[in-house]
Amino acid sequence: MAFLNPTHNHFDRRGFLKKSSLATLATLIGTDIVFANRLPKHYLPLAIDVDPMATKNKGLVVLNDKPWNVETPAHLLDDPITPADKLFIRNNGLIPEKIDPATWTLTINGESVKQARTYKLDDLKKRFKPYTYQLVLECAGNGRSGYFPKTAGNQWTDGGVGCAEWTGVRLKDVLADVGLKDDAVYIGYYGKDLHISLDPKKEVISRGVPMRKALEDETLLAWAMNGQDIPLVHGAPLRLVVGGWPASTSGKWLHTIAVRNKVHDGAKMTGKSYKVPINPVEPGVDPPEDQFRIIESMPVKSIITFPQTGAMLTKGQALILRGHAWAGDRSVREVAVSVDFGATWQKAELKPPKNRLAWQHWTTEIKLPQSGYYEIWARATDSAGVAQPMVMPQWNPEGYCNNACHRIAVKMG
Ligand SMILES: Nc1nc2c(c(=O)[nH]1)N[C@H]1C(S)=C(S)[C@@H](COP(=O)(O)O)O[C@H]1N2
Ligand SMILES: [Mo]
Repeated sequence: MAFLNPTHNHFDRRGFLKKSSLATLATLIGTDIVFANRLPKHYLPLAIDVDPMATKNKGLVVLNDKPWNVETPAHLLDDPITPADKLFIRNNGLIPEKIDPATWTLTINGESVKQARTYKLDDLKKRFKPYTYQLVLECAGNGRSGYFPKTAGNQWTDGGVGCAEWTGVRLKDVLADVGLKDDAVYIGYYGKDLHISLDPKKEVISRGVPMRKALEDETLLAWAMNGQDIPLVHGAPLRLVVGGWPASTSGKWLHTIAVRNKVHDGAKMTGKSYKVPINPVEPGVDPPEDQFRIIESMPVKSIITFPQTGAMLTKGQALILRGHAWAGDRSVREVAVSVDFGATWQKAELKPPKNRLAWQHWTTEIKLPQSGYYEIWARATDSAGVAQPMVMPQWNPEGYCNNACHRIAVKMG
């Protein structure tokens, strides 16, 4: 196979297809594209775009090493609950050097608390009831590499997402214990990581959520992940976990939460960070700051975790597919798969979530009609009837929220 354009685009941006016929494509792919007559115009088959074999047996992929940004190839997300060694890593600064759970404290302050208060980590554990939830964390930039024109930032493909099981106390219980004023609007977190410049006065990231999200049952001050202490890279010894919203709201190495009487204005809350245009823009158009809104609930999405892209099937072999689907604050009501570039869809079996804001597992079995090259697409629909776009969501200048259908390539011999 020849792999000409190492990008993640669904469409031919470089005029390659103009110069080649379907026969050439088949030669490059090494076999016939079975539903070639269904190919959308200018559609770039996955096998031409990215070498499905190149990721074979590879582990997590480092997108950036300073700060540390690591994504998980889709097939490594096959576990129902994402284990610690398979959860993507997104750091905006440097991991704090000294973490001592025995002396760790959490301060709740801000304009809208009656009186600021500091808790030892042990007090939190002793004084409040613990809860455990499976919560999806997805970086808002997940899928960014699929946008054209290209947008700045880490070029995540599909692996900036995971669903671990988090244990901690409800933020709402702690806030009730502190006592809030009536004018509380937003919370903002502060973590102990260091700015890349090592300047201690510079804030790395300090984001937050409106009170209605902060006060949800599932919003946790968590000290455990998958039944163990949170690994250092994921925010030990205490992190905020806000399921279904951009994972940038889930503050790691948490030491302070401010209850604000206005929209929190910490680092990466202002400017265009984690914001999209209020009104759709033409690809490439970057409107002024006042025409952006903060991303809240993440859009519906699904992933194929089995088989791995590039799978070779023997003739007549049934293709068993499985994966997960999630939809921000909503649940997923249907997952369907297509083997003919979206012309027809087959409904998958879909399990309900373990709890609100957990991802849902889906599976289905497909019979491929003949030998050749196929692409498998998965598409989820949320509880409000909103489905994933098949190949191209709304472009936005920062490259957020790309929830296009995930696709894998398979060949049947
Ligand atoms: N203190 C702190 N919290 C943080 C970040 C950070 O850089 N510092 N990154 C945020 C972003 S952008 C994401 S996507 C998630 C990633 O969480 P993970 O590395 O545990 O997967 O953490 C969020 N919380
Ligand atoms: Mo992120």
